[in-house]
Amino acid sequence: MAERTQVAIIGAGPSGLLLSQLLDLAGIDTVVLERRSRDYVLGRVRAGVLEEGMVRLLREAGVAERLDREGLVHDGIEIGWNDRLQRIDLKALTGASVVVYGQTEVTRDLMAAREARGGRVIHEAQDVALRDIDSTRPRVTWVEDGHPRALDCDWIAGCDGFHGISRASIPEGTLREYERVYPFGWLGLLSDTPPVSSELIYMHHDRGFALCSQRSTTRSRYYLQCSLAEHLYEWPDERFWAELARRLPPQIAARLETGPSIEKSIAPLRSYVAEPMRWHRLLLCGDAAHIVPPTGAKGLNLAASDVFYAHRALAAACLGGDMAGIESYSADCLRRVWKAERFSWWMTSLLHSFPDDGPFAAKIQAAELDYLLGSPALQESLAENYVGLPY
Ligand code: RFL
Ligand code: PHB
Repeated sequence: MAERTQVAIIGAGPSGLLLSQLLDLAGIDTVVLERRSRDYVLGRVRAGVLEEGMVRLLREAGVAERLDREGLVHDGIEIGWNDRLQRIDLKALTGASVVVYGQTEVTRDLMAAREARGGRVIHEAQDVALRDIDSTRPRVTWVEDGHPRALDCDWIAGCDGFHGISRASIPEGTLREYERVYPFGWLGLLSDTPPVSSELIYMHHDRGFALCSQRSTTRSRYYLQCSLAEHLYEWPDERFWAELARRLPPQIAARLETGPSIEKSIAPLRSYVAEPMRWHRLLLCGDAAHIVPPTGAKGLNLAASDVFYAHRALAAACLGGDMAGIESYSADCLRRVWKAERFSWWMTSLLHSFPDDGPFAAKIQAAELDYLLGSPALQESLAENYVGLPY
């Protein structure tokens, strides 16, 4: 006999957990199915910057107590170009700030909240498959501890990331896909050393992009643009620190504190959107529907705005049979998604080295950097997008 729930949620990353928490608070039953173990999910080091809109949603979900205590409010960021450094005063330009609080911690808080409310989150669910999505009675099947299981539901939320099965369950030819793959990756390093600067520094250097980020006042997160042909074993910590120092203005490099890495990884950079974000009873949320390169710090925040539209739409459909939010779900999300795609693509294009693009493109990029560093108008546009467009 199959179990029953109102909304089956595939994936227990931030989108899946936040959606299940918000639906639960609205009185709607959910079951979350996650392929990986809890420890595996918590071991992934990813985003670090939350928009005010996401912080508001986490508060609404009742999971912001630690975030409000430990999150670091940042009123500005620095943009660097070789030896030049320009502060972008987010607060003065937009009235808003961002909060530095790791995705891992958001996920940990969400897991604790789901547990405290007795939410069903099934980890290590193998071979998850979506069936009859185009009927009014979809079904999800999976294998748990070697036993086949089934779940009947009214709706399915595909929150299973870029490589998940939700998007892949939509018949071929239904989705329109848009993609750009960048010719480099980000090599990330996490260390228990104090951040080199109190605010994030995005650096365009002739040797390649570098980002100085952080998780707390004692934990730093740094990234270097690297070639996709490179391997982690080619980047011992000493080489990473030396290369980072070379890409920073000398006065910043002089105060860089180095130490052993506690995590190191290489991530490819990609822009991707699949349209529409709903097919019959399946709603795609977050990375399952779109990917942005991390240069604008938008991926996790877009997942949150999708969840905002999804929870409202699903609550209205489940509680009162009102389908308006379901009907407009894809268009509502995509309007914001494409603006974040544009911003992330622009930040990536502006701040990385594109050696194959030739001298004309390099001159245009230099002109745009010079323009940005001297133009309050362009700085305001950057700030408005960085703190997050409204939803
Ligand atoms: P996730 O986090 O990938 O979670 C999807 C979950 O689904 C599970 N899953 C399955 N479960 C069941 N069955 C299957 N067949 C399944 N297949 C997959 C997975 O195990 C996983 O647990 O997607 P979600 O929830 O949509 O969240 C999206 C964010 O994780 C992502 O957009 C951000 O991390 C992107 N990102 C950043 N976003 C920001 O907003 N600000 C940042 O500063 C930022 N920095 C980053 C980033 C991503 C990075 N990487 C590694 C790509 C920095 C980096 C380096
Ligand atoms: C991070 O801290 O991991 C981070 C911060 C800002 C970005 C991307 C990643 O744009």
